[in-house]
Amino acid sequence: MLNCSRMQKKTGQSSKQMAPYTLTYFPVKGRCGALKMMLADNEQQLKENMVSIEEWMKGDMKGSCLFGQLPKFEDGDLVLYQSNAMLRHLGRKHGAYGKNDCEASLIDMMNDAVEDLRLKYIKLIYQEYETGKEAYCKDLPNHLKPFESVLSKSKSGFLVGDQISFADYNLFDLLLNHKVLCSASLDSFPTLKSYVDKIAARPKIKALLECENFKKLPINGNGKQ
Ligand code: 6SG
Repeated sequence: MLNCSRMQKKTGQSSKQMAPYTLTYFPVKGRCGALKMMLADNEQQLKENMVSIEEWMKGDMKGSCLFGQLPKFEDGDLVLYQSNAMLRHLGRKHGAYGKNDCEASLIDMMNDAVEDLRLKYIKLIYQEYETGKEAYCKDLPNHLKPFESVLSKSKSGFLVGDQISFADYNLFDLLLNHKVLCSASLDSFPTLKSYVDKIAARPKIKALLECENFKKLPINGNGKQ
């Protein structure tokens, strides 16, 4: 069976300097799936500190976090909270933030749209799963349409410009969650469907998705998906 931590170590040692990245988070995919995909795709190592709910409930760690929440990300002496700031930081460092200011602004716009949908998803999962799931799935096409429209005009197959950006990893991660939530969600969106298939087939993304340590993490913290 593929051991992805060994695999990451090997690729990290052979080709690139090992980056001192550390992620502190709950044992869920949650808000960190996209970040892990971007790092894996760039052959970057990640040290993970998993915080159990029991540990978190003690309160000390919450008190030490700038906004009282996780994830926390460390790049050497730099400490970041806020998952989208982490994506931007890594996008900047690893060439996944466009090739000029205009592309960067378009990537920001698309990532903000992904965040809007993620917030709706999180609200459903944590607050109204039993009562709201059917209506959510019915309304979902209205939220996916803009992404389908942008991608159907893209020559590269990515949201902006000719290479993958942090917004693509973020959208891909959220689309995977939606495939689990509403199995037919991509049926009427052929471009989004092939976009998901294409990103899932990138060798290092594929390896991460097949890695036991990643696969075993639940999507969300309350057992709903
Ligand atoms: C929740 O919302 O997993 N952080 C969450 N919750 C704990 O005390 N804007 C920022 C960002 O983008 C949002 C951060 C995010 O980075 S992540 C957090 O820190 C708190 O507020 C989603 C997630 N939730 C599961 C979880 C395990 C322990 C605490 C949260 C389940 C819910 C509450 C107890 C068990 Fe739970």
